[in-house]
Amino acid sequence: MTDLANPTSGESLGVNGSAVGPTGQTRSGMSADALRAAVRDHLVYSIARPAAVLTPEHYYRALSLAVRDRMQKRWMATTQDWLDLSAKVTCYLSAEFLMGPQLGNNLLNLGIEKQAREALSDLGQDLDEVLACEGEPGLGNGGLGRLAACYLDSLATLERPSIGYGIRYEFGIFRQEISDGWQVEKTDNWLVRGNPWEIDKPDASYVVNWGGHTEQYEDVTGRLRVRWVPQRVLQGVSYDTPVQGYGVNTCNTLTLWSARAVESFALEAFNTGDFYKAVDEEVVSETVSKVLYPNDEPEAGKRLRLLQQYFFVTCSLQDILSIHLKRAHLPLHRLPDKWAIQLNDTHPSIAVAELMRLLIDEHHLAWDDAWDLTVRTFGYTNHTLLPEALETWPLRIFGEALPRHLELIYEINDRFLDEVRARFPGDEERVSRMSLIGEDGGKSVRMAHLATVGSHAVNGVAALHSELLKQSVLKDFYEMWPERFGNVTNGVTPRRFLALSNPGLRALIDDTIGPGWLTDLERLHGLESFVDDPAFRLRWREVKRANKSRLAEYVHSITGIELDPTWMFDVQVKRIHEYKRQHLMVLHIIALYQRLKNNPGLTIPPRAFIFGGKAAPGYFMAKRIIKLITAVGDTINADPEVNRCMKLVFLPNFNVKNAHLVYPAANLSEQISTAGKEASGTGNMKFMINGAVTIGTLDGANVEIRQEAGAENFFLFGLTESQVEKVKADGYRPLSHVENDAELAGVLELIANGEFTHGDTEVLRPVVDNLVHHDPFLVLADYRSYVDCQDEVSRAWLDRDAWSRMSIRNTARSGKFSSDRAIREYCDEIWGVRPMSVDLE
Ligand code: 26Q
Repeated sequence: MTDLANPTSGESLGVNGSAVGPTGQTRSGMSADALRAAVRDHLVYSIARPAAVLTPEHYYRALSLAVRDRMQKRWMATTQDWLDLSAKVTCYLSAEFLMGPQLGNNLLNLGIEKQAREALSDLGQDLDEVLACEGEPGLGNGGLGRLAACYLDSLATLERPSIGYGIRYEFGIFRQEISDGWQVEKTDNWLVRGNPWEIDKPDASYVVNWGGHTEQYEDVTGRLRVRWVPQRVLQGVSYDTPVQGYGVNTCNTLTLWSARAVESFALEAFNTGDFYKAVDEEVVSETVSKVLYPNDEPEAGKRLRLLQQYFFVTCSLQDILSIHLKRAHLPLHRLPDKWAIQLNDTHPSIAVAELMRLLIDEHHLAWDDAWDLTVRTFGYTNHTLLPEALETWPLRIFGEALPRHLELIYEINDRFLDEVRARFPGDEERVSRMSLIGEDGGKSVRMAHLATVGSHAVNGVAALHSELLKQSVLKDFYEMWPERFGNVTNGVTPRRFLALSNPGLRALIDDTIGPGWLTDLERLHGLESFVDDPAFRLRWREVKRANKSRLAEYVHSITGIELDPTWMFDVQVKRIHEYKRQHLMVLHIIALYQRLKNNPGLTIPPRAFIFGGKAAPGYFMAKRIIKLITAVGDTINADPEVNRCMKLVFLPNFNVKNAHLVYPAANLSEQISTAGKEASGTGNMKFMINGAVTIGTLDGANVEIRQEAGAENFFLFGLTESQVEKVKADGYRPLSHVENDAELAGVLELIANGEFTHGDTEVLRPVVDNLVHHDPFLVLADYRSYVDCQDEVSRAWLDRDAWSRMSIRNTARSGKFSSDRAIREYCDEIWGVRPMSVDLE
């Protein structure tokens, strides 16, 4: 037993004689001894629980605080340095940051995993068990939020000064449970157990106005100005989280804003005796940062969502301006030399109008100067081409909420449309297409247009997507300002998605090509010289096998389903959406089921089909697709005629934490969206880095993944984007595919007849009807090509060595998809932000 009863009795000298006493290295020492002393210290002074009641969760909190202490001086030094040196800083404005569990990642980036393991083991604890205690802040929906988190990791690792700005939602994305095969949403109260990573800064708070009206007034110099008289006032307070770079001292900041009632406001009601009104105000104000909105909600035009966006944008911009003015008293016209502000999709695009308001109304700049600074400061990243996902706000809602911003947007629009008319005389249709105000179906503010007009750089997130952007939704803007448009293909951090989540592969790569690759992922090419080495291939397979056993254990503990780690693991994890076509994968599974049922002697290479992902709570069809998956799974898993060579799992509540188990265990990565619909995808990259082979369409970053991997290491199927457009233009008739393909007809028949729903022919009817009569995402058009391609996959799987070669080559050629490459491109092409190394002395 360890000396828990007396946690501070720990030696003040470590084995190697280093001082680890409470005033010395307890907060900064990186040795196992220092960490052990620090954990003991926190158990007493922060956790305050007697030894007898300590659980791994207490150790999780104590170790987290000890690790945060170790980041603290790097954090202060980083911020101090860029203030002193007046370096240019990137501000990444995003309504979502899907950070994932922090402890393991911070240990990795600080280089103290081994020390922490040893320290805990001395205290009778297992690091893995302690790590498993951490929940995750689910402050994002999916790809876009996780991308923001990967980019923060790379910015810190590449030593670029940066701040992430977002919202500290009290409730993150809902927790998904599966009940009777249906998705059930449970609230995610992630803060109840405390958050050891954040530091609240109640002194750093800003006022946020809302509603009301504007009025003109004459200032002391006799100049006409506008004043916004709000209907409501609230306050944003900041919570800062350190973002430690890997192997460097740089420790950047993620600032998340939380809404509070303005004290004086509430006090007024309080003083007039209306205590309950004061409390009411407080409750209303604090709802602003209460909950993250799911995407794909049909009724997304919620007033509160607009307030959320404005809330975090104004706090962030006020913070930036206040730092700017304090920093060596820089004049405002230097703003674009010192700050690059990136808009992560249109969610923060109100920033364009808000910066204009701050510069003109509060800092009294002239219009032209303010506009010049604004455009030079902002960049805009687009993440979708789907017309239904492009953000617009009904004019009435917008004007009632942000009356001053609407005036400014009208003025921006007038000046902008004058420019359009000058460039394209007589083309009034173009003028109305490009207007910031949409006229179709009631007037609205078009946020993508506002973001584009207000930014000097606009980019898509994969080569294909950036091209399509220029040809479709932003075509007119491209014709006007071709120089503004570029591409930055997404990337993912290899620290979290390889080193942290796949320690077996990390060790094998270290052993094979030596260190250095984790910050220079192109070096993975070095693995290619080992593809012909049978011993290496064997080790490669052993790592994958162990990862599959680890996932199988988890799957069993959650679902009760047993998976055989020798089978092929065929995985699709992502948000559930019709365009991502989870149902296409199900059609293939049913085709195999049908073949096995029709030919009892048939054997097929055994496969485990694994799905995971959340559906937006109000997305009817997506929820039916989950029911389809689980219903087919229940039938298959229970039928000995088929479960000898196939099983199906729906893994509930796919999130960053369990993703760590999923990507390393996959053999086959399903990236099967309708060509032209998935802007990039990033899961596709996480699979590739971990040695999965992709089956996919020419969509999003799949195109580049195939280019890098080589066509022979990628299973391609389906219509191309231009073929998709042509099929639609020619009047697509999904039924013709059913008529011409007996197997497909049989598959649909099985669903419709209630084969998977105990004879119930109603539950899944909407899915079948929609496919047969509308099929907006061409599932049936791609069916034959997909199923034939899957047969090819099955044949390839039988040749173990050939498959291993494909797997190794995928990892070896995945270097391009490191977020380090993407962030370098942003820094060089768009932000002009240079590395700044941080000295601790
Ligand atoms: C908008 C208005 C109201 C409520 C919610 C939303 C909302 C929230 C989140 C709309 C969209 C999102 C998220 C979008 C997203 O994750 N897009 C994905 O971004 C990835 C990173 O670039 C790409 O890889 C994916 O292709 C893209 O779908």
